[in-house]
Amino acid sequence: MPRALPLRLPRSAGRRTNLGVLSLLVLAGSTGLLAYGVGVAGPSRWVVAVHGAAGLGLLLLVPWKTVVVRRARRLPPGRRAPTAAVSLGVLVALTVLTGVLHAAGAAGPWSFLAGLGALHVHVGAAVGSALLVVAHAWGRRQRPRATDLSRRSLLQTGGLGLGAAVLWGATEGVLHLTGSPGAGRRGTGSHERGTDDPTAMPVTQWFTDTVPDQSSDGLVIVAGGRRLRVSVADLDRGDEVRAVLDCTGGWYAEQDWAGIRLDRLLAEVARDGLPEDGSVDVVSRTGYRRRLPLRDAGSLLLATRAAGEPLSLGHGAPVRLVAPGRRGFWWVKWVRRIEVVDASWWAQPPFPLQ
Ligand code: HEM
Ligand SMILES: Nc1nc2c(c(=O)[nH]1)N[C@H]1C(S)=C(S)[C@@H](COP(=O)(O)O)O[C@H]1N2
Ligand SMILES: [Mo]
Repeated sequence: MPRALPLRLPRSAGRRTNLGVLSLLVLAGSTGLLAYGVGVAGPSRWVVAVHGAAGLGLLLLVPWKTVVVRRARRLPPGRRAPTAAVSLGVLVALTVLTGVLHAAGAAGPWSFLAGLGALHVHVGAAVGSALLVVAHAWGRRQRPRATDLSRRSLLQTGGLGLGAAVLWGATEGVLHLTGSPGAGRRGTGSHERGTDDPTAMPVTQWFTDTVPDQSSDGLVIVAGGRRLRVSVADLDRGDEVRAVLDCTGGWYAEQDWAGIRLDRLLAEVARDGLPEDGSVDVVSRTGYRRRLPLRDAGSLLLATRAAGEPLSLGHGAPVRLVAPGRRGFWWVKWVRRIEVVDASWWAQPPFPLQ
């Protein structure tokens, strides 16, 4: 029988390689989603670092996986990897490439898909990969084996983890040494755009929402058994907060936001007091909405201004929510209605649907 495999490729590739790839994919996918849920730069730095290491760690397994793939290609046509397996490989490669491009804030020849666009491709390709991974792994299910906990496999797992961490550290090192824009990104992986200059800040919709054609003049508050219409002028109370708007699209901006604190506004409206454990629904004119815990109201601001100027329509005029420490998708723009409810804040889709 002819030897099709070049000798320099590892020969021990197989089940453990596949399990390694799968584990890294699951770890990368879950930390990626988790990173979108954490807005505070400190904790998210860890989540994002593990994410990067897991994603980059896949590259370490490429030589072994190559053997597995070559072996499968020598099977008779009927038993060969279907198109889905090939698409999966391509999508994972695209996910890793766009992840790195985003992290580097790549410019120049890459600018057509660099920066912000790269991250959208990244998440799209990752979601596509996740679906294909389930299909791919389902038909190849593995029972745990006693040797999975052997000294040898624990050492291999540890080696992979260490290698992934070193690769991530080396990537960070290169970004810093080359003075790449990636060196200055936030713990969440976002790049700075338009701090103290709201006009330079991107106008971003989550998914399918669109900027309304014109501004409105007020909003409705429902709290403590009362329903009150409030005009925009009444919201300009001079409460201020400096906070970072950090979009999951991969950019952030820090601004001085001004308006009225939500707890103050609600206290003025609610006659029968507010529920201890309630939530508050913040609803846009466009139907976009988020529900937040009422106990956070003291740190939330209804902003009519950024950097001293009235909000532009794109950035949520006449009034938007400012939610320090939360990712951008919580910062509801064009607020039309605020309602205190008994329901739990987590009783909603984790991400907006609009
Ligand atoms: C198959 C799943 C995934 C893989 C293999 C993967 C892989 C990667 C890689 C290799 C990087 C570059 C890390 C670096 O250079 O430091 C990265 C960055 C990133 N990924 Fe993923 N990813 C996956 C899924 C996701 C998902 C589902 C999300 C979000 C919903 C996500 C969000 C991000 C973000 C925000 C960054 C930038 C982090 C930074 O700048 O360090 N990823 N990813
Ligand atoms: N009504 C509404 N509010 C919204 C969104 C949206 O699509 N619709 N997008 C959110 C997202 S994802 C972000 S990052 C910020 C962006 O704010 P900006 O457009 O002022 O930069 O608004 C948030 N508020
Ligand atoms: Mo966003």
